[in-house]
Amino acid sequence: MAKSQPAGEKIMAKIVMYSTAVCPYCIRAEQLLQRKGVTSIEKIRIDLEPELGIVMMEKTGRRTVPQIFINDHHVGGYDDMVELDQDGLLTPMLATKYKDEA
Ligand SMILES: N[C@@H](CCC(=O)N[C@@H](CS)C(=O)NCC(=O)O)C(=O)O
Repeated sequence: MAKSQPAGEKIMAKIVMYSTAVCPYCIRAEQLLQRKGVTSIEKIRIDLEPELGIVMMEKTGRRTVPQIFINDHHVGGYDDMVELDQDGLLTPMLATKYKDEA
């Protein structure tokens, strides 16, 4: 079973999620992240800015939303993030401080 964020562990990662207004998987992804203690998600609404949907497809090779990036690392969609959590890898990733490489 997936572990929740340990009490007191800070979320320091930068989270970016490509999404649309009507997207049940985006809602599930957001809820999972919130359960892990995430309070801030940078959302890129590709329904409002279709050109950013093209950027998403170029970066990920995928056309479905959500597409989630943690500290600029492409995690994938909701199912991929659940798998990462089940493998115990999501919590440490979220606790890793974002370093802007740019
Ligand atoms: N397995 C994917 C499913 C994502 C998915 O089907 N997203 C829907 C919106 S909730 C979508 O992008 N549909 C458009 C399409 O299939 O082209 C995930 O877990 O993220």
